[in-house]
Amino acid sequence: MSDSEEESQDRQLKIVIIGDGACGKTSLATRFAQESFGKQYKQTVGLDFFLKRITLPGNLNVTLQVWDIGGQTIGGKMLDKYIYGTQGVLLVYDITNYQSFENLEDWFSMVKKVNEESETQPFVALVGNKIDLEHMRTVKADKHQRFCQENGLGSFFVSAKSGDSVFLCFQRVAAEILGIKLNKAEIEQSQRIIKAEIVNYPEDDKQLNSAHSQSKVCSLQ
Ligand SMILES: Nc1nc2c(ncn2[C@@H]2O[C@H](COP(=O)(O)OP(=O)(O)O)[C@@H](O)[C@H]2O)c(=O)[nH]1
Ligand SMILES: [Mg+2]
Repeated sequence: MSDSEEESQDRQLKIVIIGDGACGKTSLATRFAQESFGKQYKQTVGLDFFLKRITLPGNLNVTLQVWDIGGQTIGGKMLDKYIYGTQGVLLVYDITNYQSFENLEDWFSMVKKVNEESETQPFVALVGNKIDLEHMRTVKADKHQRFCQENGLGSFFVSAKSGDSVFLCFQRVAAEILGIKLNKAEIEQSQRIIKAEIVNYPEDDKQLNSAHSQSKVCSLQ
């Protein structure tokens, strides 16, 4: 088997999650990563990341390294190392917190600056989190869409709390990075899986035990 064949069977992609404190970055990462693998939490000095393997159309296994920024802020010293060379960036804000949306300009500039000299630019997606709190929304959807259009970003609305569209978001970002088009059926399938999981899990059940994880693996098949 040639190198390129090997590579095409199991790619690793790095995706970093950035945005203001309390917009839900850690919740998103844990919601996504723990749903089928159980706890895969790795803690390193100043950097936390999760590993999760997903399968894209064509039986392509992709391992996503999802980096959670922890407590770092825009001026943080480690931030450029954290962002450098990443293939995907989720720019996350809280739809009920206007400031968290406004600050994305700065986060986005930071991403562009860090990757200025690199040959390839990461795929960046704008992620409006907490859509379970739609009634408290302060960032209008058209503002979100405009930001995406102006900057050529992917666009998602998710809820880390209910799980709504979380898997779909990561799956589509991975597919974009690899240049794979998902068809309608594949998109609907991942949405359906998420919905089934909302029904199965109480909202306040944040600590998933291994039994939960196993049943979630089953629900993905
Ligand atoms: N209602 C709601 N609350 C959320 C959601 N995501 C995160 N939170 C809450 O927002 C707070 C901050 O979340 P956290 O993941 O720690 O944010 P981080 O600082 O960006 O990592 C916590 O109280 C979470 O429970 C969501 O989708 N909906
Ligand atoms: Mg956090």
